[in-house]
Amino acid sequence: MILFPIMKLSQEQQTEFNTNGFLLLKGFADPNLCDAILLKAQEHLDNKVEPIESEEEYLRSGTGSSTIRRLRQVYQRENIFKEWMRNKEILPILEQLLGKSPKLLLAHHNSIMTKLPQKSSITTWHQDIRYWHYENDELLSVWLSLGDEFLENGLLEFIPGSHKMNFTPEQFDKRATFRDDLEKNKTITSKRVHYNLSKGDIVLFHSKTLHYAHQNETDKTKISFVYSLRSASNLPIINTRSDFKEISL
Ligand SMILES: O=C(O)CCC(=O)C(=O)O
Repeated sequence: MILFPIMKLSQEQQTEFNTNGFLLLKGFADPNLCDAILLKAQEHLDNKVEPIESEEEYLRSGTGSSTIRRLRQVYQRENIFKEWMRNKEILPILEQLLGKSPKLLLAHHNSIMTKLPQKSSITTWHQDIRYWHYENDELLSVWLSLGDEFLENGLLEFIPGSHKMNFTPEQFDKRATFRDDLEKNKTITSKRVHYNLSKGDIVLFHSKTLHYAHQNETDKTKISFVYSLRSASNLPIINTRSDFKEISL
């Protein structure tokens, strides 16, 4: 079912990932696979299949309404989701970036992200590692675009090199969001970059890369798939949220 070329990163691409903390691979996944994933994702959305993270939960707004922001724990939900997360074609690339035998995390991301028209929120600048608990930061995520993604429908934006920057605790708020009221943070976020995405494109990004996403201002739902991995030697800290089921690839 999954048809796309087995490939490795060039030296330039590896350097780009290491320097910027993210890397775009255009047309990595077969569009038919993306459509099949999208069909199943839409079914789960229509039926509000739990576990779900809602916009209200994310914003801590407590309005009582519920707008789906993320289908969580998707690995177990459908074979097609599992197949994508276990695909062997990406393994040589992951091994170039994380070393031999990376582990697929079921604790973090493992999600289908949705941005519903008019109802979605901004995802403020953050590093994914903020709520993760591992011995070090050898962790990355794979973002699969299932359709067109651009600024107006909530495309991700990144700060190049932020995975290697040293920040002080004051640069983050209580929710570990990168504060946007500090001049020195504004200087950093002014370096934001983005790439418009099309169906089948993937973006690999480091767990410390600062990223952000705008709300969806179009009238069409945006749906994307994201999962995360760690290097084999980077163990989760026992008795934390990260100490959860993992898959050997
Ligand atoms: O799509 C979004 O709003 C942001 C998603 C994100 O930042 C994440 O999954 O880490």
